[in-house]
Amino acid sequence: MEPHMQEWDKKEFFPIDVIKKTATLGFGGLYIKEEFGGTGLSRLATSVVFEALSTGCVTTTAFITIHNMVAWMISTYGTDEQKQTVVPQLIAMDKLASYCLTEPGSGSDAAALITSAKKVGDQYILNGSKAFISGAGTTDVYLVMVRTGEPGPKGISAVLIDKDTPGLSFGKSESKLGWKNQPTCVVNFEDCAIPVSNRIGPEGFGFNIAMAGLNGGRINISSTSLGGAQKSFELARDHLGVRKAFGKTLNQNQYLQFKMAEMATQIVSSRLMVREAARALDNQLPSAPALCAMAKLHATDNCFDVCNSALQMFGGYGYLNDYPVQQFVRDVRVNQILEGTNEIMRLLIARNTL
Ligand code: FAD
Ligand code: 2MC
Repeated sequence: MEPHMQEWDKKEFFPIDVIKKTATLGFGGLYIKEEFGGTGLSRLATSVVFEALSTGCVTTTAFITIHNMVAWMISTYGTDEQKQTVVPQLIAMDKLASYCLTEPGSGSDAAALITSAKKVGDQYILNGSKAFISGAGTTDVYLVMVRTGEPGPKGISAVLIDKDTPGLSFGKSESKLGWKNQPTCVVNFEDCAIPVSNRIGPEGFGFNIAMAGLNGGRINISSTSLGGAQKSFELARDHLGVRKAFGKTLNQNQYLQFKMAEMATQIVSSRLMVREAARALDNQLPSAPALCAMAKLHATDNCFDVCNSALQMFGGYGYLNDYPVQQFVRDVRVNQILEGTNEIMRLLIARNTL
């Protein structure tokens, strides 16, 4: 991906063929159990893979993480039939998946969602819309959190919708600061009929499924920030070794040496927190959701800071689109917002603490 990431960004090109190729390496279901055809890696190992991939392209890797999150959710909470039909298609990336929780009127307060699914016979009829959906318009399968009952989290269910379902439509691809080489769209449901058998898990359990998916998602997204920060650090280190000012290379300047030391410490502390949260999730510890939130808060904030410091070390060149460091800054910025903003991470940690 690395030789192409700047061109993909410039052309806003979603590299589906490259993404699908990663399935041959087992990247379509990295942490799905082997008994369901997945690669069977731990969350810990998965975070290493996503960090490494992101050094080549944060945005493309981020999409792969979302696809993996959805595939894992279906393989964990789906029926035997869904595990035998949909999951293998997702693992092989014959079909790509999107995760649909956010709505135009509810993001952080996700349990306030209003997209409705009314049961009529053996069908649900969906009405409403989702906002900011990654991959939407291109992906084949949509895992959608809908209201089937009372207000609040207990009235929410998770359902699967195919792209070609009548009544499903997509807004324009949003124009964004970063994540330019994957589409982000509104998804609309207008009397969209799906079989009740498309539900994932019991009725009223959809919010819990959505949150369970996001714990792993937050580790994965943090891992993409780690990859972006690691690469930006290396680019800055190399630049400081050749660029001269005041008769010597920049890396002989102690301020910049100390700055590199701080950046290295930010990367390593972030990495340790991400790996620790992954380990907690692997061991299904009760502390896992809070540790995932802490890891996301710490890693996405610090890694953004590292990328931004690296840009500063390039001086004016850092601001030019010819140099990749500005793209890492733009691409990791959104990780402080999506999969739960870092304010919501504080809320989760505070609740756990109190
Ligand atoms: P709001 O909830 O309106 O928040 C606005 C601000 O207020 C934020 O800073 C927030 O932290 C703060 N705030 C809110 N409540 C509190 C509080 N109680 N205390 C303190 N501060 C608070 N969603 C999906 O479902 N699927 C996707 O695939 C997806 N992909 C995305 C891709 C991109 C590029 C982007 C930008 C977003 C994506 N999202 C997706 C949506 C994302 O998860 C939401 O944008 C995010 O959860 C925040 O919701 P919001 O935008 O409605 O902000
Ligand atoms: N792990 C496991 N369970 C969780 C959980 C987590 N991280 N967070 C909440 N829950 C459970 C909680 O335990 C409760 O379960 P039960 O009633 O069975 O005990 C249930 O969910 C409801 O939780 P709350 O009562 O805490 O609900 P509340 O509405 O007060 O707060 C909040 C929920 C704020 C934590 C949730 O709405 C949230 O995480 N908001 C952020 C939304 C978000 O992350 N969106 C990301 C969209 S996807 C995206 O951006 C992509 C790029 C893919």
